[in-house]
Amino acid sequence: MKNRIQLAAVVGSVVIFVGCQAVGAIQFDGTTHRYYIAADEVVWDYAPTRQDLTTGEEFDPFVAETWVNPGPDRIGTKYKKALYREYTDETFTTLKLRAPEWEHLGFLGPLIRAEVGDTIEVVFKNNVSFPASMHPHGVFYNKDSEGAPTKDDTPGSDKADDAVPPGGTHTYVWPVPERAGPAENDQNSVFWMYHSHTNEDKDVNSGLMGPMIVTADGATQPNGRPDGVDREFIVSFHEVDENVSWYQEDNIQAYTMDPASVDREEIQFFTPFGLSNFRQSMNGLSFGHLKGLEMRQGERVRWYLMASTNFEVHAPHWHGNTVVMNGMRTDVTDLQTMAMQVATMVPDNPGTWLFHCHVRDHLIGGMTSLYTVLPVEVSSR
Ligand SMILES: [Cu+2]
Repeated sequence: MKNRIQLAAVVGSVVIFVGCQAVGAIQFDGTTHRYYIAADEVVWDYAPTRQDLTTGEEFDPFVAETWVNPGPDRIGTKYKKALYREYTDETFTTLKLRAPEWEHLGFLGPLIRAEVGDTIEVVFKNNVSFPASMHPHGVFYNKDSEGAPTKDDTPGSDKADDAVPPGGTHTYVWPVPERAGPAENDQNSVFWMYHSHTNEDKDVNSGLMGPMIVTADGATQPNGRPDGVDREFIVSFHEVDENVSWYQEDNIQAYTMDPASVDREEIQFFTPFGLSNFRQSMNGLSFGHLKGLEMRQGERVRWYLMASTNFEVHAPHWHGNTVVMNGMRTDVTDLQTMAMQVATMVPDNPGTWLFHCHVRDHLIGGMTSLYTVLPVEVSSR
């Protein structure tokens, strides 16, 4: 086991640790995973083809008018957003290319991985126009790495993480103790998330959210996957309320045909314009634009599911195959606000299948995708 409390010599009020990094009274002597992640302004498209790729049919006129086509007081499918993006080093000049297996992450931030006993370090640079942070779930953090402003009576040195100003940088340190890893009834990996928590509502709806996977100590393959897992997919059932985005006025000005005609009412959900800015997506992609959910019959596939910050309830449904979650078999699960769940599938049914949210309004608004199971390879003699 890498995660253990190390010998410490106490000299007066000074605690001296030997040979590894000190975090409170707990020691972590595993690998340190360093990530360089910036919040960047990006123009995002929820449905670049403006077609329904899950059905292949024409859009219903109401759907087309509400969520697809730009108009005098409709933004369409393109929005300016703030997204977490990974860079190669501390100069933040070169974006780190996403591996093909993770292109399906869409608008989510880069995948952060660690094993129990490791430490995650994130050098965060804020390239956007509002203060932002990185707040993790599950892993350990001291007050200088929580990424959320609260009245907690901590000194100024513990506040720099709360709201990194535009142009600023902060390094978050997140050790990964046993309690961030699998418990008795978990698989050998656990799913967490990170997101900006400076102005939680506006930051997350602007796009600042990403995934994190922690595997059990010693249970990681050289390719980063948990032992015994052939493929992993991460899907965020993600209702985005663009009405509260930091960029909503920018988006109105840039993408509607007549910005003056836009009804900017306070309770926006109840206006046609407000409804059009509730984007029902999977990883920021609607109407079948989430690509890359491809696997082979008989493989052991791990699905990680999450939801976002609004008043959300989702019902992810896999057609064609079943999963095991929490020791039980199903093909529909439920996700509430900010939920994180893990499911295992061993697909036995080749084909292209629907994977979608069963909540009616989400289904109509485009929270739909396809996944493909390729037939088992038959060796030729
Ligand atoms: Cu839903």
